[in-house]
Amino acid sequence: MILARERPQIKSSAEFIALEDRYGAHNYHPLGVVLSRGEGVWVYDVKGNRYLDCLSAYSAVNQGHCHPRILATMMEQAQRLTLTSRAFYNDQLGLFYRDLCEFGGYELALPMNSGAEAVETAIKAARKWGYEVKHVAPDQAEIIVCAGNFHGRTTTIISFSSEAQYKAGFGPLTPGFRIIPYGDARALREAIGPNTVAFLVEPIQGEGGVVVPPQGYLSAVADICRQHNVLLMADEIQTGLGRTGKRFACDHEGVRPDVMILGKALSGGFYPVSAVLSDREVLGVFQPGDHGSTFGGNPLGAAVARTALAVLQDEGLIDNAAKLGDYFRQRLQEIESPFVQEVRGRGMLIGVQLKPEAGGARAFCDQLQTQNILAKDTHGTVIRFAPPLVITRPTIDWALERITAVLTAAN
Ligand code: IF1
Repeated sequence: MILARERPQIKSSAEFIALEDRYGAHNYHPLGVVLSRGEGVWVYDVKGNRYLDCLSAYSAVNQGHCHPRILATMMEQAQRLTLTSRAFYNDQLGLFYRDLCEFGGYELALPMNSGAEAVETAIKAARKWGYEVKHVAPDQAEIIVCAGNFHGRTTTIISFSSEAQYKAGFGPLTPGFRIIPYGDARALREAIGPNTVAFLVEPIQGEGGVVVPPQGYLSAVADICRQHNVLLMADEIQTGLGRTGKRFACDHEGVRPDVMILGKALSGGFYPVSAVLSDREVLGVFQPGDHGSTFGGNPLGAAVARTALAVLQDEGLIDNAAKLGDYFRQRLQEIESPFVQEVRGRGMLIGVQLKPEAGGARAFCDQLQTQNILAKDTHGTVIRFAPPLVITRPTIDWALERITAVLTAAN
C-alpha cells in the first residue's frame, strides 16, 4: 500500500524550516539542520549530508538510531497489537515488568510514557507513601529537590525549578517542594523536617550543564535519607541505562535509590516509554484508580522497551560507554584551546565548559555543524557531547580531529 500521508514534495532545508516556523509553536530554537534519516551514530539531512549525532536525542538513542533489533520488534509487535489500554491485560506488559525489575533490581515497576510523567508518578507515590506509611499529616508532605534541577516541563515539575524562565508566566505553582544546593549533603541533612517524604535528585545534572557532584555525594545522601526515613528518588532519565558507563549513574557509588525513574533510552528512541521502579512498600500505595495513563504499559511500548534493554546488555554498550567515554573525555581534556575552561562528565555524558570570554556555546555548535558534528549547547556556556553508546574508537578519533579544529580556531 502507498503511504497515506503526504510524501514531502519540498526538498530544501529552508522550506522545511519555514513550515515549522509557520505552523509550530515557537518553544524551540533548533540548529539549522533538517534531518531525515538515522543509522547508528549517524544522522543524515534532507540533502544527504552525514553528521555524527553527539546529542543522541538527549540520550534517548543510547542504542543508536534505528537499531535493527529494536526496529524488528517494533515492526513485529505493531502488526500484532499496539494498544489495549490498561482496562485489559496484554501479553507483553508482564514480560516487560519482569525484565525491567530484574535489570534494575526492584520489586515493582510502573510504566508511563514521557520522562515528566514518570517524575510526576514518583512524586505522587512519595506523597502517598508519606501519608500512609510515614504518617505525615494530610497535605503537609514536603519533597526536597536541588537547585539547577531538570525533571521535565509539567506544571508541578516546573514549580520546583530554580530556572526563572521555566516557570515565569505559568503560575499558580504547586506547593510542597523545597530547593537546596546541589552536591551539598549537609544542606540535605539541614533541610529535612518531620514532613519530608522524599529527596528527588539527578546523579549528574544534565540541563544544569553536566554537573558531576563531589565524590561520595550520592552515598552520603543515601545514608541521610535512610536515617531520616526519607525516600531517595533518583531521576536517571538521562543518566541511566548505560549513559555514564554503568547501568545507572548511582551504581558508581554503590547506591540503590528507593525510587528509580527511567525514560528516554528505555525505548531506544522508538517510542516514548518511561517507568518508575521501586519496591512494594512504595509502589504498593497505588490502588486501582489512583493513577494511570492511556498509553502507559501498552504492548508496543513494552515489547520495544524489552528489546531496547536487551540490546544494551547483549551488545556490551554499558562497558563501551565506560571505556570509550573515558577515552573521549581524556582526549578532549588534552585539546589546548583558549576557550575551554573545563571538561567534565562521566562515561559518555561529557560537558565542555567554555570560558566566559568564549562568547557562548551556541556559536561553537554552529561551527561543529559545518564539520558534520551535531552537538547541543546547554546552560549557555557548555557544549554537550553524548553520542550513542554504539560509537567506535575510530569514529571518536574522527570527531576529535574536527572538535579540535573548532576549539582551537580563532573565533
Ligand atoms: C526539552 C535538558 C536533556 C531529563 C531529566 C526528566 C526529563 C528530562 C533528568 C523529562 C528531559 C530533556 C527534555 C528536553 C531537553 C532535555 C534535556 F537539556 F533539558 F537537560 F536531556 F539534557 N528528567 N530532558 O533530562 O523527560 O518529559 O522530556 O521525556 O527540550 O525539554 P521528558
